[in-house]
Amino acid sequence: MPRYTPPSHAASEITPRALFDSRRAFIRSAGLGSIALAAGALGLGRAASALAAQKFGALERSPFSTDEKQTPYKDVTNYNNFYEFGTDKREPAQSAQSLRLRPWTVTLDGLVARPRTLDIDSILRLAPLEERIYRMRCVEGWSMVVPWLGIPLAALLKQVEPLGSARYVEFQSLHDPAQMPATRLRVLDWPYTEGLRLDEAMHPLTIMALGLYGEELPRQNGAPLRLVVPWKYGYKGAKSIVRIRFVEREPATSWMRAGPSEYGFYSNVNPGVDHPRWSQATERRLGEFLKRKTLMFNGYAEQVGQLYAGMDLRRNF
Ligand SMILES: Nc1nc2c(c(=O)[nH]1)N[C@H]1C(S)=C(S)[C@@H](COP(=O)(O)O)O[C@H]1N2
Ligand SMILES: [Mo]
Repeated sequence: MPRYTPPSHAASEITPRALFDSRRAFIRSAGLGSIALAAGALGLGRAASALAAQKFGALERSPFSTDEKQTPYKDVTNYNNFYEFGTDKREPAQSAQSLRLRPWTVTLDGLVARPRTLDIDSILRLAPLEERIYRMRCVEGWSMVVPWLGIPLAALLKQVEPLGSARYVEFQSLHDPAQMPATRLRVLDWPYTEGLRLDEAMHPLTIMALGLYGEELPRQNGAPLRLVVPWKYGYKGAKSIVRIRFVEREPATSWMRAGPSEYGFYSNVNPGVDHPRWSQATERRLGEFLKRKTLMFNGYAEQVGQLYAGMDLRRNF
């Protein structure tokens, strides 16, 4: 079985330039955080979120960003997989609009020293919001380039002081049948659950996204917060998260339960390992006609290859 040998220089350290940029971004984003907080305190969250999407203004662009052409906003927000709102990709843009975004809390618990439940508006103020333009690839064979706004997931996870015994993190999406009628169909085992190894979760490329294209996250894209792991297939990016649990053993995920032979825990983008129904060798960017080659780890091998040194990625798919 082939073993994975990572490229020789892992570029996963954050540069001083990145730190400098993100501090400046924080100064600008702090303003919005307090507006959102005030609205929440006054119970205006629901009314406010029914208005046009809140703008975050110009933020610093993370050096982890790609300079490839960005997928048009209308494609990013009208071609979605969000099965709680229907299995048709055009459906969530309509059916998710009734999702209530305030109040919203995220519980972090499990193997941690300080379990906490954090309000979404306090999460917005945890770390400087940065623009991260990432390539995204769905296992179905389409891909896009999305200008996310987010914070490093590590900034959120550190709030609860994970114990040494915590080796994996499990993410749970909201499951509210009253707001998500499509969950009456048992296409997946709800709540939508995903997982990462702790070192993957702490990697500087992994973000909790709170917005895209300079605005707060549209509901169909997983508002008010969703995971983005750019070197893994799209389904690892759980949407509308309400709970993050630190565990010792590899957690089962909704997709693994639905089809263990089709979906593995790692789900790293890998052109050499096909899904039983879809080739992973090539992909089609939304809005483009010709297919392009899929890159190992979706083009992020320099940064993440070291995480999988010596692993058999055909077995650990
Ligand atoms: N809760 C939840 N999260 C989810 C999904 C879902 O059905 N429910 N679909 C996943 C899949 S398969 C993909 S490709 C991405 C799509 O994200 P996007 O619509 O923002 O492009 O979300 C992922 N996160
Ligand atoms: Mo997907």
